[in-house]
Amino acid sequence: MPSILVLGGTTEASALAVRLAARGDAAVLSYAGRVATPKAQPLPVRVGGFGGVDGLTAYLRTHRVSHVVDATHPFAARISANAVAACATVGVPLVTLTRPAWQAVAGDRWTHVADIDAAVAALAGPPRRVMLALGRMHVDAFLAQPQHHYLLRFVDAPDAPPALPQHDLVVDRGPFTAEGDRRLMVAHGIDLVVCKNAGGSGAEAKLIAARALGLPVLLIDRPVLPVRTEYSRVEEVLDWIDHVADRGV
Ligand code: 3Y8
Ligand code: NAP
Repeated sequence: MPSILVLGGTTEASALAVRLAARGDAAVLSYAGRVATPKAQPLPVRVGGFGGVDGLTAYLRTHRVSHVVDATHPFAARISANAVAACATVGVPLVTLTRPAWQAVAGDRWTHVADIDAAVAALAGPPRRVMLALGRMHVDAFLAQPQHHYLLRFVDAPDAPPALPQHDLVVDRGPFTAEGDRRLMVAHGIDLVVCKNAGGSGAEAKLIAARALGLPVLLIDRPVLPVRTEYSRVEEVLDWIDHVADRGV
């Protein structure tokens, strides 16, 4: 009986989990444990790190995992690199389920920056009202540009208030709506949006809202990840699961 490990935390992972549960596949969805209450899933869930590459390698062996689907967020670079290494060591087939990067369309005023540090550097200059739609983990990097008023959005209420001297904090989890994000930007007088090129639909609302309002966006490029077999549709992953053994890969 194949035992499928889905590395989750994204809209795509949840969509795959629904299909695997409906088919009765033996699968587990894994969360890092980054938020207090991860979304309920129709599959058994494990929460927490594996303990680096060695921990993940041991997990694959102990749980006799037959397939790994890396459906983590494009910016979750470490777990993705660990999955490539652990699957190669144990000889477990691995594919990713991820979404294409967003592409600018008419009306978009995007400036691409390579990473978080480049986004911080790009904010040098006179005070602005910035929607920092990056979540919680990278907020302190923007202390280097304290002159702006920041609108922050976290999944969970923080234990301590963010250190940014001028900020408003919204506690909310996506998927978000374009109308909701447009209202939020107008209410806070936002004149610049900073976000990751996450792709997908769950985080796209702010780009649609910024386009509608004619606001500039500082878009952070994805980290470079190891070469893997990449799928963007759940159907492709299900077909791979059903046939990968035949291909002996
Ligand atoms: C713990 C598990 C699903 C998955 C839903 C997607 C969409 C909504 C939009 C904004 C951007 C941001 C953030 C975001 C979105 C989806 C998806 C996505 C962005 C949950 C979840 C976990 C996390 C972790 C969390 C990070 C944070 C990033 C907030 C669940 C809700 C900003 C990414 O407090 C923290 O430590 C939060 C950390 C990693 C990035 C950061 O630096 O703060 N996601 N988000 C996962 C785990 O433990 O393994 O669903 O409860 C999942 C989702 N968040 O099934 O419907 O598919 O991307 N998540 C970004 O894109 O920039 C919000 O505010 O506009
Ligand atoms: P990361 O930086 O790539 O990983 C850091 C460590 O967290 C990993 O080494 C691993 O710990 C643990 N980890 C990460 N994802 C895991 C998973 N799905 N299951 C078990 N352990 C996991 O990851 P991240 O960027 O912090 O993302 C964490 C989670 O949030 C992922 O599920 C990701 O899909 C989700 N997410 C992230 C973002 C984002 O912007 N980064 C956005 C939306 C959702 P060990 O080394 O101990 O195994």
